[in-house]
Amino acid sequence: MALEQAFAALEPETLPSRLGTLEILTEKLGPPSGWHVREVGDGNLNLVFIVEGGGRSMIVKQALPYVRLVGEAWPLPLTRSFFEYNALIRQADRAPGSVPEVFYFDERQAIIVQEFLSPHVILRKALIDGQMLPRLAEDLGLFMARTLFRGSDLSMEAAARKKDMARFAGNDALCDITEALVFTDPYYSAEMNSHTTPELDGIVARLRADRDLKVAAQEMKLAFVTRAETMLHGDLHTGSIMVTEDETRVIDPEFAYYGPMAFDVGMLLANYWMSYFSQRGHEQNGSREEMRRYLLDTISGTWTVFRDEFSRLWRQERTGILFQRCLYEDQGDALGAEQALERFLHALFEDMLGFAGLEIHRRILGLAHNADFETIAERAQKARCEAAALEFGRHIAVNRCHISSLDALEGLARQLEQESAR
Ligand code: SR1
Ligand code: MG
Repeated sequence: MALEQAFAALEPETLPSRLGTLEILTEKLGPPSGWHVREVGDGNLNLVFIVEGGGRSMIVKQALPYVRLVGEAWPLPLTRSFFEYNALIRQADRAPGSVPEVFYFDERQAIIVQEFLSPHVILRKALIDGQMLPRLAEDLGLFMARTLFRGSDLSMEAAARKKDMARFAGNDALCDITEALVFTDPYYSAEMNSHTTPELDGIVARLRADRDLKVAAQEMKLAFVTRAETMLHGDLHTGSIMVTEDETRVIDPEFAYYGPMAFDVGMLLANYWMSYFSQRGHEQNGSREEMRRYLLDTISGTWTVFRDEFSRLWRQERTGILFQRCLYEDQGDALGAEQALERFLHALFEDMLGFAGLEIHRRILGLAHNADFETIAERAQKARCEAAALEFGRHIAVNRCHISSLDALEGLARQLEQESAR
């Protein structure tokens, strides 16, 4: 495919002729005449094709010049593919083995050819099905600690980081989505919002009139917009993670940009919590109690692994311009560095709770809902699960500076969840 060719969306029928001269594909899949192509994208933005040939498979992902979920009425730049490609490369370097291997990138056509992960499934689906994945806390705690620490001024060379930050600032259209959909739209009757009605009408009106909550949302938005601490994944929900019993891979970093470290952590934990609150809608005869225990353990486990690995990196890899060793260890004051670490993690924990609360709200009140709740068949039960999650989200966002640990939140989560039972 000539690079100068104008953008054209791929179709299963046209893909073999358009990509059939790509050596990376023919090497792995054989000649294009033998390819079998399926479009399997179920996300909000892109086309995703599985291309099979010679008994092997590859993923071809292509951005569209608009938001797939909404249609051509909402244009979106193809450049997000460039940021996704660049983020994948950086994540592979900073957290080896955590993302799919990338084989080819075509900037003009916004195409990324990457490893087909099999027998992996999307984490959200696995959790809805009640699967307990044993590696989640370990793998995702490590992924976040390594990518967030190593992409920051705690680690990188300052000029290189500034150049990279300037590059990712170009991903403004995707930031704009997050800025509107996460931090603003849920808190007024924005045009594309929806919620389970009429059951949630009362709680929605109450949340939208809640001054403390709106202040919290805008404080978190201020942090998201202004605190370019590290390269974020930017959309780390359970639909952006693929799993088997033995492996966890993070996909789809097209929202990558430089923002506050706690954003990725908060988004992930929020999606675990939503899974927790939605289990009641998927259970038969108490069958999900063990799953709920697993999810609470995974939430605290993920944070613990994240905190421990971040602390290890702080002690061993703090080579950047922040909290420099010349001020601490080199003066025999290792304890000073520990004190700084403790304060850093404390602030990160508070921010994490703030982002998590808002992420829960926007998935129930905004445009982009989660299958965790959407697949609950009975509407009244769905609404009860959502109401419990909304209350929980409000509590952690508003009271984030007064919550000492995740253990301290388990009681509230349990209580609200039990109230969502019939
Ligand atoms: C219009 S895009 C809606 C959502 O889908 C993506 O996965 C992001 O989470 C975004 O907020
Ligand atoms: Mg995505």
